[in-house]
Amino acid sequence: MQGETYYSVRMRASQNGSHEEGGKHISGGERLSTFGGLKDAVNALLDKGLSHSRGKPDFMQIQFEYVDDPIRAIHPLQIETNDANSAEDGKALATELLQQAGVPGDVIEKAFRRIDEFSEVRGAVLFDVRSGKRVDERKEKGVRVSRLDWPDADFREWAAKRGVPLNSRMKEALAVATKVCGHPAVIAELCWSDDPDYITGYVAGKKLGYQRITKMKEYGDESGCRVFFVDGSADLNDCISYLEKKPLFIQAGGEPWNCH
Ligand code: PML
Ligand code: MG
Repeated sequence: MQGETYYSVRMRASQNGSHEEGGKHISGGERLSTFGGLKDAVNALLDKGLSHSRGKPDFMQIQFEYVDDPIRAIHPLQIETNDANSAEDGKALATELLQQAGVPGDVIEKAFRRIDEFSEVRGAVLFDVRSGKRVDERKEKGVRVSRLDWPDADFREWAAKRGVPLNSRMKEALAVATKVCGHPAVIAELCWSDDPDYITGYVAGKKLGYQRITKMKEYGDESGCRVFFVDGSADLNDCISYLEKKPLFIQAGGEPWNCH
């Protein structure tokens, strides 16, 4: 990877107009590609956006741009799967795991109380573990974790070694969580999908790893969320700029995750 020139490729798709016009979010995706791989990366993102359980898009934007920054490769977080019998159990388990990661109980409660509001946000919400308040000031846009990729061959090898299924959603979510937890201001992440046919979610933290929870909502429910619990006394502009701009590969043979 070293010495190569890379491009960040991004896709977003919506229905009933663009996101800015109030359209419904359908799908988004991220790749880091060499120049020679751009056609495949664009096609893969096009396919992703066109065949989505949230519906048929009538707006899609795919763009690529040169990445003028060296790209590090970091090791994915440790992964574990926790079974939940109901969405209620799943949320209780998520609360326990967030506490284990260092988020105070009252702050978790405050975040869960606003979860319907947060599910309307397109990107992630930054939630301060000190004040129990949302601190990203990005309104309905939120923060989009960008410029990351996990090369498929490496993911397949990693998954085969662990007997983990080749699940592209898990791959993408684990890549996001690994990048997110790599910033020192981030204490933990809570996420579940906005796709009606996908009910598994997760809590992730630096020491906790990537803890999948098999049921966070009911099938058919189109509300998801992505909340980053952060230390509000840290430099949050640095954190947001890292999440959006710092290019990163996930790689089984990469550096440990805490290398920001
Ligand atoms: C998403 O689809 O946007 C998030 C999926 C989160 C869970 C992925 C998994 O580990 O199965
Ligand atoms: Mg989705």
